Amino acid sequence: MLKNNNPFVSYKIEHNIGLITIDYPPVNALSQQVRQGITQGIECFQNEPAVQAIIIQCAQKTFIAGADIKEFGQPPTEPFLPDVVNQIENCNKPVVAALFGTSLGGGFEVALACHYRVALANAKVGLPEVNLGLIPGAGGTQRLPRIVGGAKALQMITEGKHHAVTSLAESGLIDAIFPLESDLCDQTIDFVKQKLGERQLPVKRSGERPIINDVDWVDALQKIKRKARGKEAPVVAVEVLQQTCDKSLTDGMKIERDAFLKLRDSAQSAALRYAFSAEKAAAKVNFNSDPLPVEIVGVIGGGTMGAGIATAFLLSGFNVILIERDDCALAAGTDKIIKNLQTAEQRGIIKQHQYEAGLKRLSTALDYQPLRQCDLVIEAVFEDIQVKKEIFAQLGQICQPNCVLATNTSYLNIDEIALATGRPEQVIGMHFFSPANIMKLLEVVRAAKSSEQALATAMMVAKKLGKIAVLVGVCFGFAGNRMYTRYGREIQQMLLEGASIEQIDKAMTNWGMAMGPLAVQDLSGIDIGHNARSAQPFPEHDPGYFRAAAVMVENGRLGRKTGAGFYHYDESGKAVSDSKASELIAQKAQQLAIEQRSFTDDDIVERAILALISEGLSLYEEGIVRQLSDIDVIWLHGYGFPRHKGGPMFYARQLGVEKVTQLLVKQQSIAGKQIWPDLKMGSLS
Ligand code: 3H9
Repeated sequence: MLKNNNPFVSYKIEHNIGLITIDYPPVNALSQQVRQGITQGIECFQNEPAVQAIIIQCAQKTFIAGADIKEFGQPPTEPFLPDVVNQIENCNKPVVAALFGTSLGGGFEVALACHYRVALANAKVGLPEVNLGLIPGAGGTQRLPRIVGGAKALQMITEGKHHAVTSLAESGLIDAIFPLESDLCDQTIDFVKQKLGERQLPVKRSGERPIINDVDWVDALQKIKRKARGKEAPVVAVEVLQQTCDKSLTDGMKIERDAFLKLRDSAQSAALRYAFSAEKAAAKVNFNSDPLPVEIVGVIGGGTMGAGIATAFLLSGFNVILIERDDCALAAGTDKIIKNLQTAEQRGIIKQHQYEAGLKRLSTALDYQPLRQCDLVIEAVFEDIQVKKEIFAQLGQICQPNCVLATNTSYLNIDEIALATGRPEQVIGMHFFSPANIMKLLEVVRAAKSSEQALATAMMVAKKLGKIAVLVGVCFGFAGNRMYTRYGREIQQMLLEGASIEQIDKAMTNWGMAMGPLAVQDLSGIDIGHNARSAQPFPEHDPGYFRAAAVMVENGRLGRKTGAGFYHYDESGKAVSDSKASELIAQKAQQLAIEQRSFTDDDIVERAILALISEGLSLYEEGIVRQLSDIDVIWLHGYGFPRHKGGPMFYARQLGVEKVTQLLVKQQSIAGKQIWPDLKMGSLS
């Protein structure tokens, strides 16, 4: 080991090869000290006559996963990453990157600047900067298209996905792929020794080649603009690549750096970086008890939700027992699960042997006795509190003492359900979002008596399922659906006050929501919310506001499933405007003597988003969520809130207390009535 006081980067020489080893937990991010360590390592080995080649490798579970996101909000410190990567490329001895885990962003840019890249077979690489509102800022936009071609580079940079090195083997990006079970360090040293012995390891600088320009830039820009839906970074990526495709590496990197710095200081990047850290914060809950191991999971109910939940568990390696009340329902539930697994296989999410293994882990039953074996049981039957209480009473008698009992209810009072078991400490909510095998969000609901162990178990299970879990408390609709109800309530009011269905949906999607709120209602079924509201478990949250939805349901217009709701659906399933729906709403407004007026798109957006903000503040005040950022995670993953706006609470914080107050007052004065309760805004500052 060579003398060096860098805590995260060490150097040693083996077989005339200089090894630079980065060991900066958890993901070897390129902090100032790591950058410094690489620079000094290159300098040291470049001047060491005994060293013939250099390897950059990492400890921990991955090669470098990118620039250190924590440093982004601070003034940049030397050495800057572009200088570090240029120093690597300009080194007069061959430099080899040894890749494993996920080499991302700046980490992949370090690898691209190396003269050779070798990797373990399951390694992945990628330039995910667009997901943080950025473009690669250390030569990624310049070196990648020189190696894999402009079209492939453009795709990798604008999509920001991770790519298996095996899928890039043909592109010339990876010089050797080693079997999974082999020792990467030994293999890399052998690779270098052999190549040196054969005199086959010349310094091969990608930056000296021209960019392979195989892109129709006008077409590419048009496509990305359409796809980006307001996101700046993917568009900037195309512009930078287009501008630099005939430039030298030095000139190209200057253009790239300027664009990177501009994006780094943008509101969108701040929001996207916030979203990344909000997700990490949601997962960090300190329970005073360890989770219980979970292997066998019971799912009661084989409807769309139950089958989706069962599929999610099967895809993640759990054994599942599906319970239904009769043969017909059981067969239908099993069919849905099989179809879900087949789709996952067709989409390449699982291989055929995983599909077969998944099916083998599924068993079914018509009575609850097999649930004795389960570590976790999730009830996913229809929303009827009486039925749920009966189920939980049986579970209390049948399940083993440690079994965690979860309900997937979206609105009902879990405290009441828990009491039916005789062991309420075991009962929690696990509110999946449909389709449960695809949607990442999971609300883990802490009921009044839920034990820390049951909650810790649910959070651990969520991680194994690959879900983003947020811990919330009991109230009508928990955090997500309660806010969604408040949002929907304002949308319904605006419909009755004269805003059109089309204008509302367009205003909201133009602002960035994934779907218009009325198109969403049609998709999920207008009757679902209507029935839940009619049951009125928490009437204070719906004092009769949903008259437009009610009139649709009364007229058999339940949404897509009946061919009409707020829209009409043609034979191809396309939504078209329907004057009948508008007439029904206008009649209702007339009956209720609601004065009609015109709305601007801004009015619609302000009122809808303020509804979210005001309900979010109330949820936080009441302690239903642990932190405001949890609300944002829920809205980003469950309700199509635009990620580049960070979530409703981040958005509110960006506006600031004064502006939010001003908008609340403005919308209230336009509506001519009190819309919001008196809000405590302190948590926004
Ligand atoms: C960039 O590189 C810009 C350059 O082009 C130009 C610069 C000039 N920095 O997700 P996990 C932490 S932009 C700091 O739970 P996993 C994370 O916060 C960057 N910390 O693990 C968490 O900490 P904690 C481009 C980071 O195994 C811990 O690591 N790179 C960073 O499920 C574990 O994270 C990216 O966008 C980071 N870059 O997934 C990569 N990354 O335990 C973003 C992670 O305290 N990262 N941490 O909460 C990821 O995609 C995933 O974290 C990764 C691991 C796949 C690496």
